[in-house]
Amino acid sequence: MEKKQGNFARRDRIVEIETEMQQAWEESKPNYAEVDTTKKKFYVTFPYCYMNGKLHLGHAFSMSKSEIQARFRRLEGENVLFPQAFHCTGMPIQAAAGKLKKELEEGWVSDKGGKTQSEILTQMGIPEEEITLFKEPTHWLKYFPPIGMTDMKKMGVAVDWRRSFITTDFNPYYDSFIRWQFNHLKEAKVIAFGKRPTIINPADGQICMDHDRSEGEGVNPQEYTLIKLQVLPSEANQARLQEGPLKTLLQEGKTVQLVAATLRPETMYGQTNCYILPTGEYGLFQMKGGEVFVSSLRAAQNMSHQGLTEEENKVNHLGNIMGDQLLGLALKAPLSAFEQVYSLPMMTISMTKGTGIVTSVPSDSPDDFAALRDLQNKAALREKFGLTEQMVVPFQPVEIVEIPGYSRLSGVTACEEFKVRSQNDKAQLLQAKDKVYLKGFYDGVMLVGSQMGKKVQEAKPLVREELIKAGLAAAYHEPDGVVVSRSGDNCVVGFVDQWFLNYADEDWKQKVREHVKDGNRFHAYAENVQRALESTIDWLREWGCSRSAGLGTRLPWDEQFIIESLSDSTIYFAYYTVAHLLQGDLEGKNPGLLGI
Ligand code: A2H
Repeated sequence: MEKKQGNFARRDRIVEIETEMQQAWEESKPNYAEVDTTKKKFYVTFPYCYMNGKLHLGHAFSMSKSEIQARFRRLEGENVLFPQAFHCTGMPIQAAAGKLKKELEEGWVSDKGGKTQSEILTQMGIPEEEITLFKEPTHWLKYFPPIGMTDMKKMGVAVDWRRSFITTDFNPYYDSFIRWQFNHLKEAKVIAFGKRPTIINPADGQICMDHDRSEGEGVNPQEYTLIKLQVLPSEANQARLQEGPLKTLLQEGKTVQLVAATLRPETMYGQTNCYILPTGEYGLFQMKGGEVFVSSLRAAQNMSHQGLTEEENKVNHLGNIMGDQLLGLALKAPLSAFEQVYSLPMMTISMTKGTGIVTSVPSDSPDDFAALRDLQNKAALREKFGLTEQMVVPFQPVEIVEIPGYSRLSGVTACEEFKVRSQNDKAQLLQAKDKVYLKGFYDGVMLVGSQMGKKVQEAKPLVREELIKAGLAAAYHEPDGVVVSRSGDNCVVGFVDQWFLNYADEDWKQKVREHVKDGNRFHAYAENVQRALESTIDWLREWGCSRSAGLGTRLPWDEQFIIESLSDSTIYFAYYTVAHLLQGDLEGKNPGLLGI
C-alpha cells in the first residue's frame, strides 16, 4: 500500500487482517452449506441484485442485515444457508444497451437531458475502449455479475457462492427452472390470456412495470367512466363562443362532447352542471365514429391507447381552447333530470387527473355542492365568468341515492354537518367527503333510474354498462399517479394482449391467506410485514406476466413472449437449494455436482 502522511499503522493492520481472513475463508469455505440433519436449519437471503451496473451502498446496507443474521446463527451452531444470485430479466439492461448503440452508431442525443449512457458507464469505471462492448445486452450479463460477486466477497458477506447464478435464457439451468414453474402454473389453470389495461410506455408500446420506471413505482391503472356531455349546437352556444376551432366545428355540424371522468356513473341522474377549470388548457380531439372530444391532452393520449381514437395510438389534435372560453355552454347530460345543464367554473380541478372536466352531482358530492352553491349565492362570481342567473340558480340538488339513517342528499347534509362555507374550505370539505364517499358507495340505495331500489355498489356496474351501450359514455383508464419510464417518457394505460397470472382468483387467494395466517406454518417476524402480506393478498389482482421485449425466459407454450421480471422471481429461493447440484458456474456454462 502507498505510504501516506500520518500514522495509518492501525488501519493498515486491520486491512491486513481482513485480507488474511478473506483468503482463509476462500480456502476453508466455512459458508458452504451441506445437508446436516443433526443441526437446526437456518435459511436467509437477500433479494437478488439487478445487474444493470455495479452494486452500490444501498445494496451493502440492506445486505448487511442478512449478513449479520447468517453469521450470528452460524455462531449459534445452526446449519446456515445464505445464497446470493444476480437478476438480469426485463427491460433495463436491454434499454440501456439499445440507448448506447444509438449514441455510438447514430450520434443520438436524448432531448430529455441527463447523462448519456456512455457517461453512466464511464462513471462506473468502465475503460473507454471497452464501452462499445456494452451495445450487446449479453455483455452486461457476463460483465457485472462477477464484479458484484467480487465486491460482496470484499465486503466479507458470508455467502455460499456455489449456488449463485444469473437469470434469463442465457443460463440454461435457470431458464429450464422457470419454464418448469410456468408449465405448472398453466396446468393449475392460474394463467390466462387476454387484453388487460396495463401501464405502457407510449414510446415503444411495451408494458412499463415497476422495474422499468424512473418515477411512479406502485402506480396502477385506475378505471373511470367518461361521461359525454354534448355541447348543444344551439345558436346561443355559437353566439357565446369566440371565433376558433370549437365554433368552427359546431358550425360544421360536428358532435362535440365535453368528456368528464367519474368514479360514480350511477349518480348521473343527479347531474346539475359540468365543471371546467377556467385557467386550464383543453384540447379538441377527433375520436372514432366522428365525435370530437374536449379534454386535457394527457387524457387524450391515454384514450388513444384504448381504442377510442380513429387511429390506434395516435391523437388527432384539432386545436385548443382555454377553460374560461368553455364556460356557460348549454350541454346535454346523459340521464340527468334536467333537459340541459351548463358548464360552470371550479377552481379545485386538477388538470393531471381524468380529463380535467368534472360532471357535477351536488346531491352526492360535497365538492360539487360547495362550488355550485358559491355560484348560486354570489352574483359577482357569476358576472366575473359571464354567467347568467338562469344558468345556475334553477339547478337544485336532486335526490338520487339514500344513505339510510343519514340523508337522501348526502353531499348537502355533509356540507352542513362539517360547516363547509365555500369551495375553498379544504379541511372541512375533506371531512365531509370522508364521511359520505365510502358510506354512499357501500350503504347507499338507488332512489331513481333503472336500478332503483338496488344498492349503489350493485347498481354502479349495471348503470355504467347501460351508458356505454347507449353510446353516452366510454370506459377510460389512466395511471393513478405520474409514471415516467427509464427512457424518460410519460406512461399511459393501454390494452395489451398478454398472459396474466390470475392472482384475483378467490380460491387461490384463500389458500394463500390461510397459509399466511396459520402460525404453525408461517411466521413473519415483524407485525407490519404480516399486515402488509395480508393486505397485498386482498388487493392483488390479475398480474400481466408476459411481454414482447426484454431479456428473460420465453413462455414455454407461446415463445413470442418473455416472462417479465417479477414473475420469474416468485419462487427462486427454492432454486438455491439445488442450484449447485445443477450448474457449475454463474452462467450455467458447465454442469454442477450432479453432472446433468
Ligand atoms: B366523481 P379520484 Cl357523485 N379534478 O364523479 C378534481 N376532481 C376530479 C377530476 C379532476 N381533474 N376528475 C374527476 N374528479 C372527481 C361524481 C362523484 C365523484 C360523486 C361522488 C364522489 C366522486 C360526480 N362529481 O368522487 O381522485 C370526479 O367526481 C369521489 C372520489 O380519481 C370523480 O368521480 O379518486 C373523482 O373526482 C375521481 O377522484
